[in-house]
Amino acid sequence: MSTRPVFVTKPHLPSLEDFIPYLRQIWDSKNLTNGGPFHHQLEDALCEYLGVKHISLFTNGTLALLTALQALRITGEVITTPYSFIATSHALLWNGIKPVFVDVSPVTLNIDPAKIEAAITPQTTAIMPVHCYGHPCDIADIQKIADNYNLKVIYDAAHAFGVKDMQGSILNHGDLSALSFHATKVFNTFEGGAIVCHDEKTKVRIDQLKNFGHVGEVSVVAPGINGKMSEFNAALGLLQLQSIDLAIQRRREIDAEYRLRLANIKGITCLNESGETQANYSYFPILVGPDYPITRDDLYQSLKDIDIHPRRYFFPLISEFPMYRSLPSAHKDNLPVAMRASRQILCLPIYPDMEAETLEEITEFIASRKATN
Ligand code: T4K
Repeated sequence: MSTRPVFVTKPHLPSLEDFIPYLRQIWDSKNLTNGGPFHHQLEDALCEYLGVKHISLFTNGTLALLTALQALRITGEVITTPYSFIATSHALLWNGIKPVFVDVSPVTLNIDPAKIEAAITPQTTAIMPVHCYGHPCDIADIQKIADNYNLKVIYDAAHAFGVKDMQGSILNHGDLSALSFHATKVFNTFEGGAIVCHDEKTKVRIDQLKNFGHVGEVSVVAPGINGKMSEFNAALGLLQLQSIDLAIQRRREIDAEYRLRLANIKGITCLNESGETQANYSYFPILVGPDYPITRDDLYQSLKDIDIHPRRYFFPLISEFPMYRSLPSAHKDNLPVAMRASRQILCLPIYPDMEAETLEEITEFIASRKATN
């Protein structure tokens, strides 16, 4: 039996010994935060690694999203997906913006561009799609709609670290992209996040907004927030970056092995990649359909009973939570695909040092379930 408990993910950590010199440098310099040397080094290193022009580091992905909306002065209504982590829509509410939910595509579980136009009103100012599980949205179609209606596009790219399509990093699409470097993500700085933007002027504005709106000592130009990443987190990021390719390679192998072993189980569908030329294998989502002998929730519970902890990302839908469910767009009849997916989804454990034995055990367990009556 493999090591217990088995969680949906286990953070990828560099060795503690390798981190000591970074800590020593922080202790010696007493430079702890507010744009210190590691902060600058990590921004440069990430621009190069990700293939983007500008990046601004944040305390976490949620503050990056909140600030991205501020940076573009988004107001009114924003079209978004209900099939995401709650932070996506909370970032809108915290900015006094009304989320308008649009259903997702049954293939990618990302926002369905064919349904966006019908949701546009005179109050719509932007679209905020999510590259769910790191699978790219239908970028070309979304941009076409945004251009036609003069809307901004802010991608919630919390899951999309390192993902590329034919044109390079998917973070280069839209007006801004917000990343998360939370402990559970492919690339982590314990807590952390970032905004990717395409021009110097926007980068300057974002940097001001994450530092209270300060410009110099005595001038404040905007009602900013404290979203700065500390030197500790930035140093961790620099060290993580050294082994990120290996970590993603290991995830790729686990993903391939899962697909092979789950391929012929009736009622189980593995979500396919959707147009990326370089994926990050951040999650391993399966759909537990009506042909499977037991329900998704029974499978979820029976795995938990043997101390294996998959997650139902994303159940319930954002639109089902109390602060959203009275919105007209939150009605279940408006979101049939997302509703069905949220009742069938199960994200299986995936992390770089997952034992082969664990994967075997999970897939054999799934293959061996029988109907209970
Ligand atoms: N947009 C999207 C689309 C997102 O998915 C997220 C975050 C955001 C925006 C916001 O970004 P951040 O502000 O978080 O940077 C987790 C994460 O807290 C959250 O970052 C993530 N999405 C979301 C999908 O998942 P929980 O409540 O499911 O995590 P938790 O604590 O239950 O962790 C899952 C498993 O991971 C645990 O069972 C064990 C393992 N784990 C977790 C942590 C935190 C560890 O082994 N070590 C750890 O330190 O929300």
